[in-house]
Amino acid sequence: MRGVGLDTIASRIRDASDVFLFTHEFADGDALGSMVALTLYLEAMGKSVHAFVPGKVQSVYQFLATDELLNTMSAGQATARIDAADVTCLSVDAADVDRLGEWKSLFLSGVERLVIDHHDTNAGFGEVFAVDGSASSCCEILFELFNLIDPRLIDARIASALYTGLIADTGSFQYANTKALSLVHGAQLIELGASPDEISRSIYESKPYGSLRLMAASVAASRLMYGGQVVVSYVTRNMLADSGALDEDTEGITDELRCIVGTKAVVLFKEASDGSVKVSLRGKYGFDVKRIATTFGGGGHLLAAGCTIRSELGEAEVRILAELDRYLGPSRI
Ligand SMILES: [Mn+2]
Repeated sequence: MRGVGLDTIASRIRDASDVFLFTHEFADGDALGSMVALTLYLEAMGKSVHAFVPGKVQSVYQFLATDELLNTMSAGQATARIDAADVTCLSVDAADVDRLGEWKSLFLSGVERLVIDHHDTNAGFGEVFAVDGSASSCCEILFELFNLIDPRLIDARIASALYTGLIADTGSFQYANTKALSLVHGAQLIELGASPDEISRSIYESKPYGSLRLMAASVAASRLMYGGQVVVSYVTRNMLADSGALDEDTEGITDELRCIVGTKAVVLFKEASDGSVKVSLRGKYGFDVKRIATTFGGGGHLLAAGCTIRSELGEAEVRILAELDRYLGPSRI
């Protein structure tokens, strides 16, 4: 753990009465599970809580009651509240302050700014931060925090939200970040009421048809490079339109491409609606993709990272491949 221990975070939270919660844009299962779990837990502690998720909340996580619990306060109301009262701001799962998107300035205007994260690339923004790069997920850190504050407040809904983040970030306990303790925590969350089959069905078997069509198109467009060590693919605006998928429906494509035998890395280029290119990188067999993402101002983890390149897709590919040449040699065939 870098920064402060969880006991320090716990005491700051105990002292707070108004808490605003923040997370990263394109919020995933860990980010949304953390937001929902914190909202319910802090409410159980008697706090006034509001959660601010940038952009649109992925519909796949609606089973966590994201519609009722998150983004319940408008920007105007939030600014008025933070001007009038001492609000403690807490960011989870965001590796840097820019990832808070349109809520960044609200976070910065809190009387106190706390950060909980598990991204190694997090330099520790906020004045009090706890960053544990060895934790599988923020939800796992939060489970420890909640146990520290008062385990009796962890009900079935909170356990379900935490379990969701845990399986989302570990790929259902498959990835290298899965520790023995992750499984112990998973077991404890099931004992507290999380339902593994319901949660897995909600996340993995409730996809819109368009997202499968998009995945098929992206697999068909993929290329093996560097002697099969790297699989490269694309999600263009045309592919999105043709398949009837939404921007949020690209999750899962990198996981599918990572299944190919012998591949060390997956690179997925996605044309964003603002004209930039989002690059998702996945590694296998310990191949460090974070170093590639950080070269382009991005971040993440050793085996799962990403960056945004402000250029045409073709130019973004040229730049990423030039970087891959450094690690895999010049032969791209
Ligand atoms: Mn996470």
